[in-house]
Amino acid sequence: MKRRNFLKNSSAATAGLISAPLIASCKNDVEKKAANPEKIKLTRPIAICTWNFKNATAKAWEVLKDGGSSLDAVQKGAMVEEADVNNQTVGVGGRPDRDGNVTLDACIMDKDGNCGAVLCMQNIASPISVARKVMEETPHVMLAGKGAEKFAYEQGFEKVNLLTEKSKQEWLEWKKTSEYKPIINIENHDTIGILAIDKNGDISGACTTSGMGYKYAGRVGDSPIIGAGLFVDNEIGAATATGVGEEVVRTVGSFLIVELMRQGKSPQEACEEGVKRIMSKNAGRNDFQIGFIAINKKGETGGYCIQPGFTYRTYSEEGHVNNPTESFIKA
Ligand code: SD4
Repeated sequence: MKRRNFLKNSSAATAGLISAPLIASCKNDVEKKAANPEKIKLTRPIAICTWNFKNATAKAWEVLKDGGSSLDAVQKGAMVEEADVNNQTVGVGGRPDRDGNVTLDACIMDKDGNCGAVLCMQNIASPISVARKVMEETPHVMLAGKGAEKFAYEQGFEKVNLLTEKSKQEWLEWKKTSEYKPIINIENHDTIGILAIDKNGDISGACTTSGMGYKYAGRVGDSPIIGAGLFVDNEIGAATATGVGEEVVRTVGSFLIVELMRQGKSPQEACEEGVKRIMSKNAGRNDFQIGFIAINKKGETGGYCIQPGFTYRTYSEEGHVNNPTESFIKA
């Protein structure tokens, strides 16, 4: 039997406690199996997200605890932040680009490696939902700009004004300096990346953002790029990023972290290694932020950031936890 099918069959039949050989999803586990045949506790279902978005993980948990899929959980969780006008880095209320237009990026990925993304899309409140439609209703992975918006209308999404008065006033204030220097997410950080494992042990992820505030028109970061802002491999785990997208793209950050887990690192070790990889390409810099979170097939989680102050939120049977993380600077 192929390993993929083997894992699929075994995960569908179990939740909670299973024997070690059945979760040979991480190299470490495979190695441990011979020496330690006892049961390993799985933490699932579980949802985790970047930053302290407790409403997002609570929404994801609502879906998961009722037996819903991880795909529905991450979409519904992400939608909470997209709809929150007080979150100025995601969805409605997001900060505009330098020309005053709010442009949104999002992607979603499921247990089978299916994925969908929208890039630089205007006037639609829930880009993650459009990304899912791209995944499910088209033969494509990414739709950008006007094409993405047109597709969204065809799918029944409504046109909305994404620029709130607050974000507009701040943009007008920023324009007075007329200096093109987007602030790099040390304070302006609310992109949500959300990962979940459902009761069947299947993993999905979503990532959604309005990107860097006052960015150049047309600029797209890491968040809608599969492999950079988000990556899911249902045999291993998943990772997602927040921070300066250009740096995450340069290292294909989320893919890197999943691959590090495949090689046997824990989610925490993988996130640390991913951040260190970025820092090694930016010697001497500490003026930008990158944070990663990750989850493995067992439901172990990790998070790490270049700057202090990064947290990530988990929701599992044990309840709601806000996990502060270590940072590279501090380390
Ligand atoms: C971007 N990674 O567009 C996003 C921004 C972000 O918290 O994560 N902000 O580069």
